[in-house]
Amino acid sequence: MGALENRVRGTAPESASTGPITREELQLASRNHAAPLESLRWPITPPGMHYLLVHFDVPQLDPFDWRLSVGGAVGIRLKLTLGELMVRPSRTITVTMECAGNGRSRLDPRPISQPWDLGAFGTAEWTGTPLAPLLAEAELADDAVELVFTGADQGVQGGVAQHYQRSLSIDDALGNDVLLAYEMNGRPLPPAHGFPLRLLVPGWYGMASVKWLRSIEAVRTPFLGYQQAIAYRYQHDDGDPGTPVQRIRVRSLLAPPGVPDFLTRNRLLEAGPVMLRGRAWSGSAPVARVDVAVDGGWARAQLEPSIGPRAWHGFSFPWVATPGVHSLACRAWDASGASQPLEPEWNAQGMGNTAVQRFDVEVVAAGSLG
Ligand SMILES: Nc1nc2c(c(=O)[nH]1)N[C@H]1C(S)=C(S)[C@@H](COP(=O)(O)O)O[C@H]1N2
Ligand SMILES: [Mo]
Repeated sequence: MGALENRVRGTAPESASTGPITREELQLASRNHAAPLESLRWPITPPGMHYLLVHFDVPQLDPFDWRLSVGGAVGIRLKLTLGELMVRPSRTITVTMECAGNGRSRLDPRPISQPWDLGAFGTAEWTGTPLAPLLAEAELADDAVELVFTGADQGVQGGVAQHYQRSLSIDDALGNDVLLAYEMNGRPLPPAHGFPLRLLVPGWYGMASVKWLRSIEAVRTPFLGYQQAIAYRYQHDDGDPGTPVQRIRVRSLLAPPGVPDFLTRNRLLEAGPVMLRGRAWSGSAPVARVDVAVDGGWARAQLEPSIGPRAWHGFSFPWVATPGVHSLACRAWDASGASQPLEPEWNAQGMGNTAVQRFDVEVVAAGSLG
Protein backbone atom coordinates (compact mmCIF):
# COMPACT_ATOMS: atom_id res chain seq x y z
CA MET A 1 0.00 0.00 0.00
CA GLY A 2 1.30 3.48 -0.86
CA ALA A 3 2.26 6.24 1.52
CA LEU A 4 -0.15 6.25 4.41
CA GLU A 5 -1.95 9.47 5.02
CA ASN A 6 -1.48 10.42 8.61
CA ARG A 7 -2.99 13.84 8.22
CA VAL A 8 -6.45 13.38 6.96
CA ARG A 9 -9.08 15.91 6.00
CA GLY A 10 -12.73 15.50 5.33
CA THR A 11 -15.52 13.90 7.24
CA ALA A 12 -16.55 10.48 8.35
CA PRO A 13 -18.30 8.60 5.55
CA GLU A 14 -21.09 7.41 7.78
CA SER A 15 -24.58 8.16 6.64
CA ALA A 16 -27.74 7.29 8.52
CA SER A 17 -30.78 5.22 7.58
CA THR A 18 -34.24 4.35 8.78
CA GLY A 19 -34.49 1.54 6.20
CA PRO A 20 -33.87 -2.17 6.62
CA ILE A 21 -30.43 -3.48 7.57
CA THR A 22 -28.25 -3.50 4.46
CA ARG A 23 -26.09 -6.28 3.02
CA GLU A 24 -22.98 -4.30 4.09
CA GLU A 25 -24.24 -4.06 7.67
CA LEU A 26 -25.07 -7.79 7.72
CA GLN A 27 -21.53 -8.51 6.51
CA LEU A 28 -20.06 -6.39 9.30
CA ALA A 29 -22.44 -7.79 11.90
CA SER A 30 -21.51 -11.37 11.15
CA ARG A 31 -17.75 -10.70 11.15
CA ASN A 32 -17.87 -8.62 14.32
CA HIS A 33 -19.91 -10.64 16.76
CA ALA A 34 -21.56 -9.40 19.92
CA ALA A 35 -21.57 -11.01 23.34
CA PRO A 36 -24.91 -12.75 23.85
CA LEU A 37 -26.79 -11.07 26.71
CA GLU A 38 -26.89 -14.35 28.66
CA SER A 39 -23.08 -14.07 28.94
CA LEU A 40 -23.83 -11.40 31.59
CA ARG A 41 -24.40 -14.36 33.92
CA TRP A 42 -20.63 -15.00 34.05
CA PRO A 43 -18.26 -12.63 35.88
CA ILE A 44 -15.53 -13.35 33.30
CA THR A 45 -16.96 -13.60 29.81
CA PRO A 46 -16.48 -17.20 28.62
CA PRO A 47 -14.14 -17.82 25.64
CA GLY A 48 -15.78 -17.04 22.33
CA MET A 49 -18.50 -14.91 23.95
CA HIS A 50 -16.45 -11.68 24.37
CA TYR A 51 -17.46 -9.23 21.63
CA LEU A 52 -15.15 -8.79 18.66
CA LEU A 53 -14.44 -5.82 16.44
CA VAL A 54 -12.03 -5.90 13.50
CA HIS A 55 -11.99 -2.97 11.06
CA PHE A 56 -10.01 -4.63 8.28
CA ASP A 57 -8.66 -8.23 8.09
CA VAL A 58 -7.26 -10.24 10.98
CA PRO A 59 -3.55 -10.30 10.11
CA GLN A 60 -1.71 -13.61 10.26
CA LEU A 61 1.45 -12.80 12.21
CA ASP A 62 4.39 -15.10 12.84
CA PRO A 63 5.33 -14.63 16.51
CA PHE A 64 8.97 -15.45 15.72
CA ASP A 65 9.34 -12.74 13.06
CA TRP A 66 7.14 -10.24 14.86
CA ARG A 67 8.84 -7.27 16.59
CA LEU A 68 7.55 -4.30 18.55
CA SER A 69 9.39 -1.10 17.75
CA VAL A 70 9.47 1.92 20.03
CA GLY A 71 10.72 5.06 18.29
CA GLY A 72 10.13 8.68 17.36
CA ALA A 73 10.83 11.23 20.10
CA VAL A 74 12.83 8.89 22.32
CA GLY A 75 16.48 8.80 23.38
CA ILE A 76 16.86 5.08 22.74
CA ARG A 77 14.97 3.22 20.02
CA LEU A 78 13.85 -0.27 20.99
CA LYS A 79 13.03 -3.32 18.93
CA LEU A 80 11.62 -6.11 21.06
CA THR A 81 10.74 -9.73 20.43
CA LEU A 82 7.73 -11.33 22.03
CA GLY A 83 10.06 -13.32 24.30
CA GLU A 84 11.75 -10.12 25.48
CA LEU A 85 8.38 -8.62 26.34
CA MET A 86 7.21 -11.75 28.14
CA VAL A 87 10.20 -11.88 30.50
CA ARG A 88 9.50 -8.34 31.68
CA PRO A 89 7.41 -7.85 34.86
CA SER A 90 3.86 -8.95 34.20
CA ARG A 91 0.45 -7.99 35.52
CA THR A 92 -2.98 -9.52 35.11
CA ILE A 93 -5.96 -7.16 35.16
CA THR A 94 -9.65 -7.99 34.89
CA VAL A 95 -11.08 -5.46 32.45
CA THR A 96 -14.58 -4.78 31.16
CA MET A 97 -14.30 -3.58 27.56
CA GLU A 98 -16.96 -2.10 25.36
CA CYS A 99 -17.09 -0.78 21.80
CA ALA A 100 -18.00 2.89 21.57
CA GLY A 101 -20.61 1.99 18.95
CA ASN A 102 -22.52 -0.32 21.31
CA GLY A 103 -26.24 0.55 20.98
CA ARG A 104 -25.76 2.23 17.58
CA SER A 105 -28.52 0.37 15.77
CA ARG A 106 -31.02 1.65 18.36
CA LEU A 107 -30.58 5.23 17.12
CA ASP A 108 -33.14 6.57 14.69
CA PRO A 109 -32.03 7.15 12.01
CA ARG A 110 -29.22 4.66 12.61
CA PRO A 111 -25.73 5.69 11.54
CA ILE A 112 -24.44 3.19 8.97
CA SER A 113 -21.50 1.31 10.43
CA GLN A 114 -21.14 -1.86 12.52
CA PRO A 115 -24.82 -2.18 13.56
CA TRP A 116 -24.44 -3.13 17.21
CA ASP A 117 -27.51 -3.82 19.28
CA LEU A 118 -26.40 -4.06 22.94
CA GLY A 119 -23.80 -6.84 22.95
CA ALA A 120 -20.52 -5.02 22.24
CA PHE A 121 -19.03 -5.78 25.68
CA GLY A 122 -16.94 -8.37 27.45
CA THR A 123 -14.84 -8.89 30.55
CA ALA A 124 -11.52 -10.74 30.38
CA GLU A 125 -8.40 -11.27 32.43
CA TRP A 126 -5.61 -9.69 30.43
CA THR A 127 -1.96 -10.40 31.16
CA GLY A 128 0.88 -8.29 29.88
CA THR A 129 3.70 -5.97 30.78
CA PRO A 130 3.01 -2.39 31.89
CA LEU A 131 3.77 0.23 29.23
CA ALA A 132 5.22 2.97 31.50
CA PRO A 133 8.53 1.25 32.41
CA LEU A 134 9.18 0.50 28.73
CA LEU A 135 8.77 4.20 27.89
CA ALA A 136 11.16 5.12 30.71
CA GLU A 137 13.69 2.69 29.27
CA ALA A 138 13.33 4.27 25.84
CA GLU A 139 13.99 7.69 27.42
CA LEU A 140 10.87 9.37 26.16
CA ALA A 141 11.69 12.97 25.12
CA ASP A 142 10.44 15.76 27.41
CA ASP A 143 8.70 17.50 24.52
CA ALA A 144 6.83 14.41 23.30
CA VAL A 145 3.08 15.06 23.54
CA GLU A 146 1.54 11.78 22.44
CA LEU A 147 2.29 8.19 21.58
CA VAL A 148 0.98 6.72 18.33
CA PHE A 149 0.14 3.02 18.40
CA THR A 150 0.08 1.22 15.05
CA GLY A 151 -1.48 -2.16 14.33
CA ALA A 152 -0.29 -4.56 11.64
CA ASP A 153 -3.74 -4.58 10.02
CA GLN A 154 -4.44 -2.30 7.11
CA GLY A 155 -7.23 -1.28 4.80
CA VAL A 156 -9.18 1.71 3.55
CA GLN A 157 -11.80 3.61 5.51
CA GLY A 158 -13.48 6.84 4.46
CA GLY A 159 -11.30 6.75 1.33
CA VAL A 160 -8.12 6.84 3.42
CA ALA A 161 -5.54 4.03 3.14
CA GLN A 162 -4.29 3.29 6.60
CA HIS A 163 -2.97 0.96 9.21
CA TYR A 164 -5.25 0.94 12.26
CA GLN A 165 -3.68 3.66 14.41
CA ARG A 166 -4.63 5.48 17.58
CA SER A 167 -2.78 7.85 19.90
CA LEU A 168 -2.82 8.56 23.62
CA SER A 169 -1.52 11.60 25.48
CA ILE A 170 1.65 10.89 27.46
CA ASP A 171 -0.33 11.16 30.71
CA ASP A 172 -2.95 8.67 29.58
CA ALA A 173 -0.29 6.28 28.26
CA LEU A 174 1.61 6.40 31.57
CA GLY A 175 -1.50 5.28 33.51
CA ASN A 176 -0.35 2.44 35.70
CA ASP A 177 -2.75 -0.13 34.30
CA VAL A 178 -2.04 0.48 30.63
CA LEU A 179 -0.69 -2.86 29.42
CA LEU A 180 1.00 -4.44 26.46
CA ALA A 181 -1.07 -7.60 26.69
CA TYR A 182 -0.08 -11.02 25.32
CA GLU A 183 -2.61 -13.22 27.14
CA MET A 184 -6.39 -13.22 27.42
CA ASN A 185 -7.83 -15.43 30.17
CA GLY A 186 -4.51 -17.18 30.71
CA ARG A 187 -3.96 -18.17 27.06
CA PRO A 188 -2.06 -16.47 24.22
CA LEU A 189 -4.26 -13.84 22.57
CA PRO A 190 -6.59 -15.41 20.00
CA PRO A 191 -5.72 -14.13 16.48
CA ALA A 192 -8.90 -12.03 16.29
CA HIS A 193 -8.17 -10.35 19.64
CA GLY A 194 -4.71 -9.12 18.63
CA PHE A 195 -2.14 -11.95 18.62
CA PRO A 196 0.68 -11.68 19.48
CA LEU A 197 0.39 -8.35 21.33
CA ARG A 198 -2.20 -5.65 21.89
CA LEU A 199 -2.41 -2.43 23.81
CA LEU A 200 -4.97 -2.47 26.61
CA VAL A 201 -6.29 0.84 27.96
CA PRO A 202 -8.69 -0.02 30.80
CA GLY A 203 -11.62 2.36 31.22
CA TRP A 204 -11.51 3.58 27.61
CA TYR A 205 -13.83 2.46 24.86
CA GLY A 206 -12.28 -0.38 22.88
CA MET A 207 -10.90 1.68 19.98
CA ALA A 208 -7.96 2.79 22.16
CA SER A 209 -6.77 -0.78 22.73
CA VAL A 210 -4.85 -1.28 19.48
CA LYS A 211 -4.56 -4.94 18.45
CA TRP A 212 -1.69 -6.58 16.51
CA LEU A 213 0.51 -3.82 17.85
CA ARG A 214 3.72 -3.38 15.89
CA SER A 215 4.98 0.08 16.74
CA ILE A 216 4.83 2.81 19.32
CA GLU A 217 6.01 6.20 18.15
CA ALA A 218 6.44 9.24 20.39
CA VAL A 219 5.40 12.42 18.56
CA ARG A 220 5.85 16.15 19.24
CA THR A 221 2.55 17.24 17.65
CA PRO A 222 -0.89 15.71 18.14
CA PHE A 223 -1.66 12.74 15.91
CA LEU A 224 -4.40 13.42 13.34
CA GLY A 225 -4.90 9.99 11.78
CA TYR A 226 -8.29 8.80 10.58
CA GLN A 227 -9.24 6.75 13.65
CA GLN A 228 -8.28 9.69 15.88
CA ALA A 229 -9.37 12.87 14.14
CA ILE A 230 -12.25 11.67 11.95
CA ALA A 231 -13.70 8.52 13.51
CA TYR A 232 -14.57 8.15 17.20
CA ARG A 233 -16.02 11.60 17.76
CA TYR A 234 -19.28 12.72 19.25
CA GLN A 235 -20.63 14.83 16.37
CA HIS A 236 -24.05 16.39 15.90
CA ASP A 237 -23.64 16.14 12.13
CA ASP A 238 -20.94 15.64 9.53
CA GLY A 239 -19.84 19.27 9.60
CA ASP A 240 -19.34 19.33 13.37
CA PRO A 241 -15.71 18.70 14.44
CA GLY A 242 -17.19 17.14 17.57
CA THR A 243 -15.41 15.95 20.67
CA PRO A 244 -13.25 12.84 21.04
CA VAL A 245 -14.72 9.58 22.31
CA GLN A 246 -12.61 8.45 25.24
CA ARG A 247 -13.80 6.83 28.48
CA ILE A 248 -16.60 4.31 28.75
CA ARG A 249 -19.88 5.89 29.85
CA VAL A 250 -21.86 4.28 32.65
CA ARG A 251 -24.14 1.45 31.50
CA SER A 252 -26.13 -1.44 32.97
CA LEU A 253 -27.66 -4.46 31.26
CA LEU A 254 -29.94 -7.22 32.50
CA ALA A 255 -29.36 -10.84 31.56
CA PRO A 256 -32.83 -11.52 30.11
CA PRO A 257 -34.75 -13.87 32.42
CA GLY A 258 -36.67 -16.94 31.28
CA VAL A 259 -36.27 -18.42 27.81
CA PRO A 260 -36.28 -16.88 24.32
CA ASP A 261 -38.51 -17.44 21.34
CA PHE A 262 -36.11 -18.60 18.59
CA LEU A 263 -37.00 -16.10 15.87
CA THR A 264 -37.97 -12.95 17.76
CA ARG A 265 -35.95 -13.61 20.92
CA ASN A 266 -38.95 -12.35 22.89
CA ARG A 267 -38.74 -13.63 26.47
CA LEU A 268 -41.06 -16.14 28.12
CA LEU A 269 -40.95 -16.75 31.85
CA GLU A 270 -42.92 -18.93 34.24
CA ALA A 271 -44.83 -17.12 37.00
CA GLY A 272 -43.25 -17.11 40.45
CA PRO A 273 -40.28 -15.61 42.26
CA VAL A 274 -37.26 -14.82 40.07
CA MET A 275 -33.98 -13.06 40.80
CA LEU A 276 -33.26 -10.58 38.00
CA ARG A 277 -29.51 -10.24 37.50
CA GLY A 278 -27.33 -7.99 35.42
CA ARG A 279 -24.05 -6.11 35.32
CA ALA A 280 -23.10 -2.43 35.40
CA TRP A 281 -19.89 -0.68 34.51
CA SER A 282 -18.31 2.70 33.82
CA GLY A 283 -14.83 3.71 32.71
CA SER A 284 -15.38 7.23 33.99
CA ALA A 285 -16.02 6.76 37.75
CA PRO A 286 -16.98 3.91 40.07
CA VAL A 287 -20.53 2.60 39.64
CA ALA A 288 -22.64 4.05 42.46
CA ARG A 289 -26.20 2.82 41.93
CA VAL A 290 -28.42 0.67 39.77
CA ASP A 291 -32.22 0.87 39.58
CA VAL A 292 -34.52 -1.69 38.00
CA ALA A 293 -38.04 -0.95 36.77
CA VAL A 294 -40.84 -3.47 36.44
CA ASP A 295 -43.73 -1.91 34.50
CA GLY A 296 -42.22 1.53 34.98
CA GLY A 297 -41.88 1.43 38.78
CA TRP A 298 -38.21 2.14 39.49
CA ALA A 299 -36.57 0.73 42.63
CA ARG A 300 -33.01 0.19 43.80
CA ALA A 301 -31.24 -3.01 42.84
CA GLN A 302 -28.70 -4.67 45.10
CA LEU A 303 -25.27 -3.66 43.76
CA GLU A 304 -22.41 -6.12 44.35
CA PRO A 305 -18.77 -5.05 44.67
CA SER A 306 -16.95 -5.00 41.31
CA ILE A 307 -14.85 -8.06 40.48
CA GLY A 308 -11.83 -5.75 40.05
CA PRO A 309 -11.13 -2.01 39.93
CA ARG A 310 -11.35 -2.06 36.11
CA ALA A 311 -14.28 -4.43 35.84
CA TRP A 312 -18.03 -4.51 36.14
CA HIS A 313 -20.34 -5.01 39.12
CA GLY A 314 -23.10 -7.59 39.35
CA PHE A 315 -26.51 -6.44 40.51
CA SER A 316 -29.67 -8.28 41.48
CA PHE A 317 -33.33 -7.49 41.96
CA PRO A 318 -35.93 -9.92 43.32
CA TRP A 319 -39.24 -10.05 41.49
CA VAL A 320 -42.38 -12.12 41.83
CA ALA A 321 -43.54 -12.55 38.24
CA THR A 322 -47.29 -12.67 37.71
CA PRO A 323 -48.96 -13.82 34.47
CA GLY A 324 -49.17 -11.23 31.70
CA VAL A 325 -46.75 -9.05 29.73
CA HIS A 326 -44.36 -6.98 31.86
CA SER A 327 -41.73 -4.46 30.85
CA LEU A 328 -38.29 -4.54 32.46
CA ALA A 329 -35.60 -1.85 32.45
CA CYS A 330 -32.40 -0.99 34.31
CA ARG A 331 -30.41 2.19 34.79
CA ALA A 332 -27.02 2.86 36.41
CA TRP A 333 -25.28 5.93 37.87
CA ASP A 334 -21.60 6.40 38.50
CA ALA A 335 -19.91 8.39 41.24
CA SER A 336 -19.47 11.39 38.91
CA GLY A 337 -23.27 11.68 38.92
CA ALA A 338 -23.54 10.55 35.30
CA SER A 339 -26.36 8.16 34.46
CA GLN A 340 -27.95 6.51 31.46
CA PRO A 341 -30.41 8.63 29.50
CA LEU A 342 -33.98 7.34 29.39
CA GLU A 343 -34.08 7.92 25.64
CA PRO A 344 -31.23 7.63 23.10
CA GLU A 345 -29.21 10.77 22.42
CA TRP A 346 -28.44 10.83 18.71
CA ASN A 347 -25.02 11.63 17.26
CA ALA A 348 -23.72 11.25 13.72
CA GLN A 349 -21.36 8.29 14.31
CA GLY A 350 -23.65 6.48 16.74
CA MET A 351 -21.19 6.66 19.61
CA GLY A 352 -21.82 6.06 23.32
CA ASN A 353 -25.55 5.32 23.13
CA THR A 354 -26.10 4.21 26.71
CA ALA A 355 -29.87 4.74 26.76
CA VAL A 356 -31.53 2.39 29.26
CA GLN A 357 -32.25 -1.16 28.13
CA ARG A 358 -35.98 -1.98 28.07
CA PHE A 359 -37.66 -5.20 27.03
CA ASP A 360 -40.88 -7.10 27.58
CA VAL A 361 -41.26 -10.46 29.23
CA GLU A 362 -44.34 -12.62 28.76
CA VAL A 363 -45.04 -14.37 32.04
CA VAL A 364 -46.93 -17.64 31.63
CA ALA A 365 -48.41 -20.07 34.13
CA ALA A 366 -45.93 -22.01 36.25
CA GLY A 367 -45.10 -25.35 34.61
CA SER A 368 -46.26 -24.32 31.12
CA LEU A 369 -42.80 -24.05 29.56
CA GLY A 370 -42.15 -27.78 29.97
N1 LIG B 1 -5.31 -2.99 15.11
C1 LIG B 1 -6.61 -2.86 15.46
N2 LIG B 1 -6.92 -2.62 16.75
C2 LIG B 1 -8.20 -2.49 17.14
C3 LIG B 1 -9.25 -2.54 16.20
C4 LIG B 1 -8.91 -2.81 14.83
O1 LIG B 1 -9.77 -2.92 13.95
N3 LIG B 1 -7.57 -2.95 14.52
N4 LIG B 1 -10.55 -2.33 16.60
C5 LIG B 1 -10.69 -1.54 17.83
C6 LIG B 1 -12.05 -1.46 18.34
S1 LIG B 1 -13.04 -0.30 17.61
C7 LIG B 1 -12.47 -2.17 19.42
S2 LIG B 1 -14.02 -1.93 20.07
C8 LIG B 1 -11.59 -3.16 20.06
C9 LIG B 1 -12.23 -4.53 20.06
O2 LIG B 1 -11.43 -5.45 20.75
P1 LIG B 1 -11.83 -6.99 20.77
O3 LIG B 1 -12.13 -7.39 19.36
O4 LIG B 1 -10.68 -7.71 21.39
O5 LIG B 1 -13.08 -7.10 21.63
O6 LIG B 1 -10.33 -3.30 19.40
C10 LIG B 1 -9.79 -2.07 18.94
N5 LIG B 1 -8.45 -2.29 18.44
MO1 LIG C 1 -15.02 -0.23 18.75
